[in-house]
Amino acid sequence: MNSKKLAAEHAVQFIKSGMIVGLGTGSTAHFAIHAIGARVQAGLTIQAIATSEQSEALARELEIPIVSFQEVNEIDLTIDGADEVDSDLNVIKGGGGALLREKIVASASRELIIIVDESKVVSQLGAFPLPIEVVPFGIEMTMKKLAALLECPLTVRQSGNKPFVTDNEHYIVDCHTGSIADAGKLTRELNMIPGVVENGLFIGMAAKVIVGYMDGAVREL
Ligand code: ABF
Repeated sequence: MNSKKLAAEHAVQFIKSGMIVGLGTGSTAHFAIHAIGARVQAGLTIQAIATSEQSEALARELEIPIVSFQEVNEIDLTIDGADEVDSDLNVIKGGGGALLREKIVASASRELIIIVDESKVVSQLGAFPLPIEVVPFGIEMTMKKLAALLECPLTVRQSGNKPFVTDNEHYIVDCHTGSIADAGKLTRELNMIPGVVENGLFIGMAAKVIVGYMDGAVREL
C-alpha cells in the first residue's frame, strides 16, 4: 500500500467544481496532481496554480487548466506535501527546493491541506534540516548571521558540484538544527535577516494534515 498515495487521494476529495486549486511539489503532491487529473477527465471543473515548474508541467500533461495569479483573487484550496509535521500542524517544507512558491501559494489559499506518509509525523520539528531560501549575493555574510542565530551546522544545498538553484534563482541553506523549540519565534527571526528570502517553517498555515499509513489507514492529525 502506498501511504503517500493514500493521503493524496483522500485530500483530493475536498476539491469541489469551480475551485481554484494550488498544486504542491514533491512525490506526495505528485500523487495528488494525478488524482486531480483523473477527476478533471471525469468532469471536475477547476483551475490550478502550481508551486513549481515541475508541478506545472505535470498539470499541463494531465490537462488540468492552469491559471496565473493575475487571473484570480484567491486560491480556494492548496494540497501540498511536507518534510515534517507536528501535532500542532506546524510543518517543515522545502526539501524539494520549492518552499518560496509553496509558501506564497499557501498564504494565498483559503485552506491548506498537507499530505504526508506516517514517516513525516514528529513530536518536535527539526530532525529534518530546515531549508532557508537565500539570495546568492552576499551569501557568505547571510550565513554568518544564520550561524549566529541558529548555532548549528549550515550547508548550501548542492546539485552535483554546484549550488542548487531554485525556480526563483536563489540558493537553499539547510540548517541542521536537530530540534526547534519555538518555531513561531524562529521563523520571524530568520526572515529578519537581510538576504534571507523565506524559510521552510509553515507555522499555523495548515488547516488539515492528512496522514497515510502503511496498513492502509488514512487519518487527519
Ligand atoms: C514539497 O514536497 C516540499 O515542501 C517538501 O519538501 C516535499 C516533500 O516531498 P515528498 O512528498 O516527496 O516526501 O511539498
